[in-house]
Amino acid sequence: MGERTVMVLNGPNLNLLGTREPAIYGHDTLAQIDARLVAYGTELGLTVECRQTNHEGTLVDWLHEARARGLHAVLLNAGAYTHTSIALHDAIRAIELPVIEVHLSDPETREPFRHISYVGMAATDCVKGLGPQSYIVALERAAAL
Ligand code: CA2
Repeated sequence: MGERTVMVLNGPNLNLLGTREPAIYGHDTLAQIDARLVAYGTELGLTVECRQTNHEGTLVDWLHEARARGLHAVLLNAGAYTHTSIALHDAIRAIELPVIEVHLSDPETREPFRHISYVGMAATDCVKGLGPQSYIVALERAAAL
């Protein structure tokens, strides 16, 4: 079987994980979450590439790159851009790759401004509210695609 690569994209402020608001986002750093995903990917027969940016357009560029490289799937935690970004919504629709929306918390149980997800309206699937385990479950779903 050929190599199957999954891109894991994290958006704004997720580089701060493990330093603030542990009650909402847990104690793990993003580097720890990424390392676990890479290791679990190996078990699942997936190559996992993890990236983080605070910039909306960079997330759009990386989604285009995933398509151009013919990757297997994308896991996307777009952070607050989830609730604002029609550009990300359009990019997800445009690339015609499976994109699994991921959240540490469950935005629908939080402030009303987090209840709309432009990412979710275009994504294939969503895993949320499980803390760092959300990424693990999302990776399992990507492996099953
Ligand atoms: O629950 C999630 O994964 C979110 O995507 C996290 C975003 C939030 O805007 C979404 O509504 C839900 C925020 C990430 C902020 O990360 C921080 C990490 C440490 C300290 C403060 C913020």
